[in-house]
Amino acid sequence: MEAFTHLFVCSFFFSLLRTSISQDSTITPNQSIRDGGTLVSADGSFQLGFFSPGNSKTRYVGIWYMISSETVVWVANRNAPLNDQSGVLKVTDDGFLVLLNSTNSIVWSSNTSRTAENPVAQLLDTGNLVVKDRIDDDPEKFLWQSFDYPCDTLLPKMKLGWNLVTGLDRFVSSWKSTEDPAQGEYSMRIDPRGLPQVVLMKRDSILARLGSWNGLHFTGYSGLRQNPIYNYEFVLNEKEVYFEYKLPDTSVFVRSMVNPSGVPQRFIWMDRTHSWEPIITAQLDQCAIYAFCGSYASCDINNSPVCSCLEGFLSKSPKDGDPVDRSDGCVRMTPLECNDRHKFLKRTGVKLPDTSSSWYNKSMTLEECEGICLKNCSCTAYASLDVRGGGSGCVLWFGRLVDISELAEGGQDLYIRMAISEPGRPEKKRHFSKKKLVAIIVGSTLLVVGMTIVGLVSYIWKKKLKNQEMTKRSQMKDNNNESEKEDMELPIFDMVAIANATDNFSNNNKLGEGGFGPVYKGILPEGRNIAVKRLSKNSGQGLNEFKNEVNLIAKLQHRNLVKLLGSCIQENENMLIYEYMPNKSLDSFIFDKAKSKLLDWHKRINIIRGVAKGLLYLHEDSRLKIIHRDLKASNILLDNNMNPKISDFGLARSFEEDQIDSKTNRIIGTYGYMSPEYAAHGQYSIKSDVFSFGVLALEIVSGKKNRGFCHSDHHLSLTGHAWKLWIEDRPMELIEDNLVADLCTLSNVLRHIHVGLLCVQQRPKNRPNMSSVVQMLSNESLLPKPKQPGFFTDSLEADSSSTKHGTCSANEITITLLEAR
Ligand code: ACK
Repeated sequence: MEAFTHLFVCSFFFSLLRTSISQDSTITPNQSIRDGGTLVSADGSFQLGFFSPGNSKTRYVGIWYMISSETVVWVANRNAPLNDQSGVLKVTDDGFLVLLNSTNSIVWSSNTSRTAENPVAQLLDTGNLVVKDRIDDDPEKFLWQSFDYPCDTLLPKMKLGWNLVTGLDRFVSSWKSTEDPAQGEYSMRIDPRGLPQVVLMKRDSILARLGSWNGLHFTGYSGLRQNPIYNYEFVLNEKEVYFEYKLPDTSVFVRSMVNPSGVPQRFIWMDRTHSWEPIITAQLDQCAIYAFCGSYASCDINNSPVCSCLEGFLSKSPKDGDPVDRSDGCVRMTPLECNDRHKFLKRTGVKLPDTSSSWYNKSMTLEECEGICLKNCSCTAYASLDVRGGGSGCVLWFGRLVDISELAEGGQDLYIRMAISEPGRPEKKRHFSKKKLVAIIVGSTLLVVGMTIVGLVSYIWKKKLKNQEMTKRSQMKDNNNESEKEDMELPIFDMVAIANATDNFSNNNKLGEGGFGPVYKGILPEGRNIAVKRLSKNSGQGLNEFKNEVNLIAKLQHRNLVKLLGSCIQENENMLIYEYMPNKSLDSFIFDKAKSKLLDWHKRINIIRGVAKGLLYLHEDSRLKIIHRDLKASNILLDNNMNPKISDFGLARSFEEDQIDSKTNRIIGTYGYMSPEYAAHGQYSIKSDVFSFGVLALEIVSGKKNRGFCHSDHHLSLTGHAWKLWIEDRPMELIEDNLVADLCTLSNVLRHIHVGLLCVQQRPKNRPNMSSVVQMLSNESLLPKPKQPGFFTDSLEADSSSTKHGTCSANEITITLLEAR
């Protein structure tokens, strides 16, 4: 889980030659800091001093966290390193901060347009190094501040953007490498043209667009949401345009950066592990690449090919079966003439196009917006500016529409101008003549008959296919590796490509250890992030699970299941390649004091419902009916927007439609999530998954682990504790302490506890199936009364050698080879 932190933190090895530590936060003109001396902010959060990154010998003046001295957040002389340790940092009498080398030459200096009577340099608690008049603390009157010249890190309260009066552009730019803080190729900045938007640039070109602020988040990136840890502000007026984030709780450390490879990331400091955990990592997939599909086209990462022309547009020059020629994009089927015979086609759920040549007005209504667009012949589209509370304001586009993509969440409505003669969804009711009506009725009847025949044929065909599939699957079990490769119908990745993508399976890229071996992060040449599960060579057991996972998941597709992109089977290597989930597993959030604050009720409910839908798909809707058998918090991965995806199908089993349960002597699964009938008698069915789901729902609501749950008043498991509170009519006490909920949310949360308790009932037949669960969670119908849960106490776990009662320790590994009692 800490692999990413290591990638960016451990790769630094700083030799901070600190001989004497001064606890001062200020220097005045008659003082100086020599190499080895430091300044410390008054609250002890930040330190300023000299350092050498990695193995480099060159010296820099920088600011780093006191808790993590290897995490440098700002460098003064990033482009002018010192060659030895004779550097001196001083404040001049007229208020310049200067860095001198061994020959007393200035290698770096701050600037100021004003002078001060008593200049002083001070390292503030925010990490901002300022030069100011000793008696004047007004930020508006600072002579100079490091926050105006960010390096690769955006700290809370730092402004990303422009002072439109002075022309100052504050932007974040990557280091050249982890050993060289000089300005690298990548920068994140605000493009002030048109409606200002945040862009990621590679040298002088836009690489990706986060988009403009729509009142809730950036139009191209819904991952930024207000939450209990930090909040955002986007200021746009005549004088300034900037983005900034703030931390109401100053005991939490959060930082954003663009790493040397150009990936924007946000980290939070974890006291428990003493490391930085990534909380947001920008997904630089094909659709994130600026204008990847060309003009008038839309990019959908879940489609293949990803590009398609907007409705009413055609590819300029289609080739190789690709519907869009990416360099040319698409053109109108019916050209627009300058008259008022136009209509607007509404496209929903999209990342709005590039706004650099747009026009905007904050106070207009959407109707006024449409009216203005209609009146101007070169206006090609309009949208609302601020989507909060129904949407107000107006953005108009003139000319080409580029860089549109489909967003799973947080997309907006875009109204695209079309010629009225362009076929598309009709806007007004049509009136038909009698003759036409008869033609329509006859036509529709023929259509219905035709469709019924097609439906019947396709039903028979599907049934046949399904039978073939079942036979194929049972044959697969006996086949050797080679023939399996052919049967999988799954893209095969080349070993060299995977080795390149993961930097030769470097430890820096290791995400963690799964049930059957290590998991690595990788980046494919086209920029797509992947997770690679590599089967340990010495794991005989894992090979079966590996094959099982390929066979089952290759055929599944659902937004709440992690997507298998392909496999790599070569010589002794067996690997599975998955879509990369930037927020990794749910357990790292719900059971962590700091990170759990990032999961508000809205997100928790979304996660519980998403898992329920994924499980419903497995049990009832997928091509194969599947029992997961190891559903738990660490097997739920979270995407950029905190949507849950069920992962790890190593233990999953498919079952026949009419099969109720099955029996095994090999108990596999995870204590705490295992149903009583499975743990005790080896009996598993879809209802064993329902049990695990119930445990998971209670864990998400309470923020406590079922296994190893500890309470001073009793020895019950979490499910037992939840039951006790339920029958004592105080279920609210189960809810995680730091989550506040309004009355409406509270009743919804209580419903989730209720459903959780129904799922963990002792007898499988009393537990609802997943389709009932999904229904119960999404409407307000009356719910049945739950009966006592299975594993009311920790009894099974007390039998297990790995758990001692009362120690409150939890061991959440998947266990195998336990003989059923
Ligand atoms: O909890 P984590 O950080 O998230 O640690 C585990 C580790 O690998 C071993 O399973 C992480 N992991 C597994 N699959 C993926 C994926 N598709 N994307 C991101 N992280 C993953 C998991």
